[in-house]
Amino acid sequence: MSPASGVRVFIGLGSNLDNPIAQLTRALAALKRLPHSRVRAQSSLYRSVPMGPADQPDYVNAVVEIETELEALDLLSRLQQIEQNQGRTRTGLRWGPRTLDLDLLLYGDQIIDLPTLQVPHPGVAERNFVLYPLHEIAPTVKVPGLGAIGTLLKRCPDKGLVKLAGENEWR
Ligand code: A4P
Ligand code: MG
Repeated sequence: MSPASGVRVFIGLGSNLDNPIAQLTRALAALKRLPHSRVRAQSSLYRSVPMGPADQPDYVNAVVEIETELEALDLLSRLQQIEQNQGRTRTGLRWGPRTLDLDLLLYGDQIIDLPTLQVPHPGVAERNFVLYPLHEIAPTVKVPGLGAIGTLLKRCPDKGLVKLAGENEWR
């Protein structure tokens, strides 16, 4: 892929089962193998308290930036394939525990509203485990329809969020 020819995309990673840090490390390796794409940046790892049912383990979250020539729906299905490869089972419980969740947070400056894909990912503005790692790697990015990341961050308390390790520790 030639430099700067693709769309700037941010992917949210989350896990709270079966060694979350290993899950995110393995997912990063899979993202690096996506065709027509290149990983541009990765945030630190963050530990976060569960949003949703409280009787589940804490999560580890991170955000990865890729540049890609893949269409958004193609990318989504590839992300879901990576989730499947890492033992993701869908229990039907909303916001229940999972080995790996990959959310398509931003796809360039596009707003997408399809039955199977909403971008920006719903809830981005209220989720500290998305906003803080996103801001770490993209401090000036704009969230389409919502505004500058810095402004969103200021409105979102970092309660329950702990930065775990430097980015080098999950390469
Ligand atoms: N979908 C629509 N838009 C998107 C998008 N932008 N990216 C659809 C990814 N998927 C998108 O997702 C359900 C459907 O969403 C998919 O089939 C896709 O077509 P899913 O991964 O099967 O189910 P889910 O993740 O359980 O549902 P949901 O509502 O997307 O949950 P979230 O929003 O992903 O939240 N607490 C902490 N601390 N950290 C977390 O990471 N994550 C969740 C899950 C709950 N609590 C958490 C965390
Ligand atoms: Mg999800």
